[in-house]
Amino acid sequence: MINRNQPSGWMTRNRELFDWVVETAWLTKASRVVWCDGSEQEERRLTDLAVATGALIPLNQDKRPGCYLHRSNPNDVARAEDLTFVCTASRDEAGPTNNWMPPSEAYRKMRGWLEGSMHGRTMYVVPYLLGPAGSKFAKVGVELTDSLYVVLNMRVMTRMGRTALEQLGESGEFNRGVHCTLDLDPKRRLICHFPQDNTVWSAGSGYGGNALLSKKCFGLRIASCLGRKEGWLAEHMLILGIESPQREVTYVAAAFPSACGKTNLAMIRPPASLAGWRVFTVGDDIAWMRVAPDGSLWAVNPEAGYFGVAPGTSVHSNPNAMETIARDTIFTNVASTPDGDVWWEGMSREPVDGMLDWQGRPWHSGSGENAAHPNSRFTAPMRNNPALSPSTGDPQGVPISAIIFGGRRASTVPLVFESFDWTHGVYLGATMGSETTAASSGRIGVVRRDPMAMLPFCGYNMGDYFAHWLAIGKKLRHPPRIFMVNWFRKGSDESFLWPGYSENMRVLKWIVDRTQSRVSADETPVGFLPRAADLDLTGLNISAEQLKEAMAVRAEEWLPELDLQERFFARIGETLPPELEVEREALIAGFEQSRQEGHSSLLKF
Ligand code: OXD
Ligand code: MN
Repeated sequence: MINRNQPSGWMTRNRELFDWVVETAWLTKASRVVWCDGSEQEERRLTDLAVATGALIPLNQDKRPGCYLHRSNPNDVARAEDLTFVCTASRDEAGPTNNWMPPSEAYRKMRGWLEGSMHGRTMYVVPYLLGPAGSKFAKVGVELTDSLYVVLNMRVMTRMGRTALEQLGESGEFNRGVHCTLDLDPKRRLICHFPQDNTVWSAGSGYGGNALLSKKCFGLRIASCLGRKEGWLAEHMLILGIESPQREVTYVAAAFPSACGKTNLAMIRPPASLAGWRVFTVGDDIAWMRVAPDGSLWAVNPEAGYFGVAPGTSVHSNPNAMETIARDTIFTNVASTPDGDVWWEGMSREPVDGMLDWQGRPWHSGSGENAAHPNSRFTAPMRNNPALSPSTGDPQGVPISAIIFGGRRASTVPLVFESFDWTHGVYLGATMGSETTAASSGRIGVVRRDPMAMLPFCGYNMGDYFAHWLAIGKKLRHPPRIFMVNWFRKGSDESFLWPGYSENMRVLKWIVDRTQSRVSADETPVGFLPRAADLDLTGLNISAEQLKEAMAVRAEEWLPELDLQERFFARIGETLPPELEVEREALIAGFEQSRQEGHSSLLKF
């Protein structure tokens, strides 16, 4: 039964919200309903409760004040793409790249699971705001969840509590998220999206993007549908502010598939040799972008925290992240040290003696097993980031001068190049991909297409999504320039040609210089390439030959690539905008022409 005498009371006069909460409480037979107000007292109360119930383990509060460890069920450690569905009236609306289920079937199946599922448990009502308060970008969501871990993560990841209800007022326009942990049996695990109802139902997982419904579910899948309807873009992109020595700030947004160093780039510290350049993080994962009345593109980061991958994060790879997670952080599935601190592979060269692994078992360095789960995470508030951009909370967002697409490509794709125009840039984003590594697939060099890094996150038909990008381009009188980067090209000896990490700043600097029209570029069939003299390599130990290899554009690499793109376009089918096939054919023609002119390969730079 619902006990209405809750600590924080029923916090709303919003009829639609009230009715929906009651309806869900009746369905789930929640024994208690607790409305979250986002206050510090509430945080203390819920954290104490999470510790008492074992959902959180306090870490050493002298070393890591406000930090806790959570160990998830070992069968529940990542986003469940196979169990993630877009439930639109027709299969075509979801498109060939999404799992699809008719809404009636999804609701029926999940209603059966949810019935009585919170009996004896508390249902938390978590109102949250995506985007800065008072911003026209901002959207309200409400997540109903029986997981205290989810509530405490949502507090970090979003503007949670009263501020969201204030923004909502009496409106019925909010994302309705229902999350129920159930018994974590993968057979009763589903994450279903109902774009036509602005609704997400998630059951059977307590982990990350499956359960924090603000992130991939609302922030990307549902938001991409809203963006299509309302004329804006919801993208899987980081946002950076890059300040030159003259104190001008250029904002760029960048999309990368997973395992391409997105959080590291979002928090990059320029190398000492690039004196006077500074970089500020606006966001590390999601960008919502709108065309302003003057025809330029503006963006906000809808989130308020980072849900970052821990392994590989160190004072060398990402010092800003290490400072960010020094306090107020929830760690999930990392290893713990005997003095109550955390550890993961790549944090330091030598592991700490006497650790417990991510499942709480004694761990020995010779065991051959990872101490931290490879997808272990930190949930940290962005206010802790020493490089947080002062414009992050600006309701009008930041003006985007450049969009960067990137992937992990051992060959073919140069370190950096610029598209000819918006349509060509959309084609570059639509065809981007990342190569699988030997470790992950056993086959090296297999390209998985991940258009705009949105393959798992676009809530509607990918072909319509490309068309939406082209339509946005028509409204942009001052479109951002679009670039493609590849930090991962390898030489004949299989070693990386470009040092990466903070040295990527040199590429960002060239991109900024292009947006400010300070440098020209060489035209190739694939796009505009930097001239050697315009890449600032001060203090970098890289040979001219190595750089030339990193920049090479070769017909014999691109022509098979263009065949693979054709196969991907065929998979998208008839919703593919013809403009993109025209771009692909133009590229083939460009290579043919250079072949006829006598180049068997085209080496620019
Ligand atoms: C993420 C992801 O967690 O892209 O951000 O999987
Ligand atoms: Mn992401």
